[in-house]
Amino acid sequence: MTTRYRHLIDGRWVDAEPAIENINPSDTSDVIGVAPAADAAVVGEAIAAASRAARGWAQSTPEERFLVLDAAGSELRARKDELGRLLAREEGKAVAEATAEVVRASQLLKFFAGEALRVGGEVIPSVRRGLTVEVTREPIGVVGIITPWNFPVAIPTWKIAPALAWGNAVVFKPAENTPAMAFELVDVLQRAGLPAGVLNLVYGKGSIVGAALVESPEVNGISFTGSAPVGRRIVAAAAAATTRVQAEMGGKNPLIVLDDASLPKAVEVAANGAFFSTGQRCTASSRLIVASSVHDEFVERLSRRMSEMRVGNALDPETVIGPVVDAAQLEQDLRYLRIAAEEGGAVTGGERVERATDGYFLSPALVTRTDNGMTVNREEVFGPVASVIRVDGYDEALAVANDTEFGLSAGICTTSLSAARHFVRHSSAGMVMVNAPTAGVDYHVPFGGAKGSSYGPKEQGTYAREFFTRVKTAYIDADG
Ligand code: UN1
Repeated sequence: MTTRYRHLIDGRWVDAEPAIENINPSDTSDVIGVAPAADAAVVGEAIAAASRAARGWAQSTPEERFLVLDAAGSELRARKDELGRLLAREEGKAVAEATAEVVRASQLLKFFAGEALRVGGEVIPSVRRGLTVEVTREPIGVVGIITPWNFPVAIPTWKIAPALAWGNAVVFKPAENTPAMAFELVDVLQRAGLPAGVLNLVYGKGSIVGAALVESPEVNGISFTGSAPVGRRIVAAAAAATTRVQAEMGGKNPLIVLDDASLPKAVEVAANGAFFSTGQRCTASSRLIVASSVHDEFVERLSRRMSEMRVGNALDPETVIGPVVDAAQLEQDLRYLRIAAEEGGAVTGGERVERATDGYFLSPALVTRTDNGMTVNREEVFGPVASVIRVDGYDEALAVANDTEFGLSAGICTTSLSAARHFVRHSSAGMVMVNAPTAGVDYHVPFGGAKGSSYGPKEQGTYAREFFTRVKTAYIDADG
């Protein structure tokens, strides 16, 4: 059955000419739905609706905001199997991971429901007699939210939930590849009791919808997750418009394996970090930096583990690695593997796999004999591709790990407490993992990177309020 998705503007579902097909990457004959593509005028209507609704929502009580987010979280959890299947069908990650993502979205909604109740401020004695200083937080107003396809419900939730919890109105533009989960999330929130116009959903192309959001003087903040080139353009355009912006972009995340690591554990950490979600995570471990003395055994064990990871239809419960998201991404993955081989790397895996249905199946790939200057170690591939860099010891490993324009997540496998602590302190990434995968993070603590990976305040946890609220400092002389 093909669903026809509609924009949500000012509390009404607005039909428009279908322009974008939502195709199942495990079975390209399965067209899940069709979505419209907004022009600048439609985006303008959504922004105007959000602007009108923002004033009322900013005055809502913490309890009102709590109830909406809490109810939406309960509904997502109750429907996790149904929505997990839809997510797997639409995006292509294995159904167990897709279901876990729906649960994560529900947990995020519950966390930010609680945050709505925990808004506080400070009362500070003035240095001047008779005055009291109050520091409070207010919503920023209208927030434009632009999200990628790889976490089609978790990432929109971790932006929309804090925006709403702290009293903002939203115009949400999801990725073109994943309209179904965007619809489900917005529908659940709307039915949970949001007033009309507080949350608007606009489908369409980044070049049109994204640009209209960034350029609008009525949009007070832009929260973006996606590729580095698009993120840099958005940050520049937002700065020119003096609009607050937060951007989460790519990664080239290192995982160091020292000679004192437990190898079975290191292999598990690497297999999970590099290949789960088909490697399509900005936090994926794409550079495995391995001490020389354990290099060969690590590569042999990881290759064996990779051959056990079943590639197939995302809806098959046996599948560990689902398809790549679409034809363009598959071509990009294969191109990086060709370049890696041309530059002297030895590639195992990375082959097209035939299954009963026509899909974008690619076996996980490991590129050995690489050095950190090679293209595959400099640019984000965003597929089931990891490379191995052989190093002499910890000092070289640290230098190689930090030698990248990115800085999202970094990991180390070691049983040495001093090496682990040193790495936590000296890694140039925003998130550091010890004996744990670089990808797959908690929902209640700050998320975000350093250097070219991230711009602006971090997301998630209580830290998310740095972006979604602004601070007001009031001086009060109560004696009139
Ligand atoms: C995770 O690793 O759990 O787009 C989350 C991404 C990241 C989210 C990763 N922003 O892949």
